Amino acid sequence: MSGMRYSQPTIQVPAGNRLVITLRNDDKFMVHDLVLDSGAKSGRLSPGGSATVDVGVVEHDIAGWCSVPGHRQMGMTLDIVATGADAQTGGHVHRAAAGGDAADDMDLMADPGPGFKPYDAVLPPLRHLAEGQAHHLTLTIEEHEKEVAPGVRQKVWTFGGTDPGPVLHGEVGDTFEVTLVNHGGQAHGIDFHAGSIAPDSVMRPIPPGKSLVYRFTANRAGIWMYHCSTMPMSLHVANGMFGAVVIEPPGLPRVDRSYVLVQNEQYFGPQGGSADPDKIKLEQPDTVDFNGYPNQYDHAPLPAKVGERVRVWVLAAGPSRGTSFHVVGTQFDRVYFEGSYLLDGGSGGSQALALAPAQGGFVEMTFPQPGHYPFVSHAFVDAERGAHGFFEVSKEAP
Ligand SMILES: [Cu+2]
Repeated sequence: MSGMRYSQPTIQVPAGNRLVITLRNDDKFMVHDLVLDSGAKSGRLSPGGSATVDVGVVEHDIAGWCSVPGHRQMGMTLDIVATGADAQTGGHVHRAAAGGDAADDMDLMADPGPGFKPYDAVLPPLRHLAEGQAHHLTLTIEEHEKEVAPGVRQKVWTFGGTDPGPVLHGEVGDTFEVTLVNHGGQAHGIDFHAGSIAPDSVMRPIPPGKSLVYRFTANRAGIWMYHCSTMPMSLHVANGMFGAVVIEPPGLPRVDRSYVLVQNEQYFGPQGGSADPDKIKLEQPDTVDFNGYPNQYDHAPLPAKVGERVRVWVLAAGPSRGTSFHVVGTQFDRVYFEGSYLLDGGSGGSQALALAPAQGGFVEMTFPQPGHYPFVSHAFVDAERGAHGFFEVSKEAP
């Protein structure tokens, strides 16, 4: 096994013969296995590991695949074909049923369950570094089940226990030293767009139980994505492995409030399962979220006061969709997009910040009156899928 393939993807066996498969994982970093629809399985094999699978007497065709999430969808399948007079004819290789679709249980109009805790959208405070210092951080990769939409529980894969992972905040020139510890059941990795570095070593897949130190210096300002770097990345990001690094441009004006909204999509598998790679491939998300849960700031609105200057950093994490970020009832008078100001003073205004996947920026606004101002992706089908929240604006402080 290597490169998401079995070296012998089709095995012909005369019907009635017993088959024993010897497996060896020749990949350098990835974990693999073999599962057959007859029920036989190898168990997970670390790089370099080997095992034998006793298939038993083969009477008909048997389908096999790697059960590490996403590998089967990337083509890591194996077919055992029974040949000869006794073999079934005309049948096709049976694929295991998907096990249901948790989206059938979702009600976007319902309240979140009792365990709901909104992701804190407030930009964490900036810590100024002294000469020679770095931001030190341990990011633990965890896989755990949680409610990801009203009525839906999924096993998410997270950096630091939340999806998105924690927001990192620094200034141009800051160095970050991140220790990544993989407590998951499969290989994961990380890619920080905020730094420039040869991907070969630091972005390699980290096997379960292993760790990695990733050091980068943020030489340019912006809101930068980080995400899992292990294939298939669409699945790892859809399962929660994404986050933002905010690097302030020099001379960034002070504002009254700063929020961070990361837009992402979810593609549900069965209840308690992980994202469905087939939906990801078809680009058919069940929800589009700000900060990992559909409509979460409808249930926990973001506060502001009349006259306050509010800055919202926005990142489109995808995996595959961008955003058109708009706030109903107000206009943006300062817009920063991918490292430069699109709008900064003057009589012009802006109504939406357009971001392709992995792009980011910020918008600034004030609110003219008390009220509830929705923020949305103005790609309305996505707003209706959950890319929607509220600013709850109260009277200015006396
Ligand atoms: Cu991953």
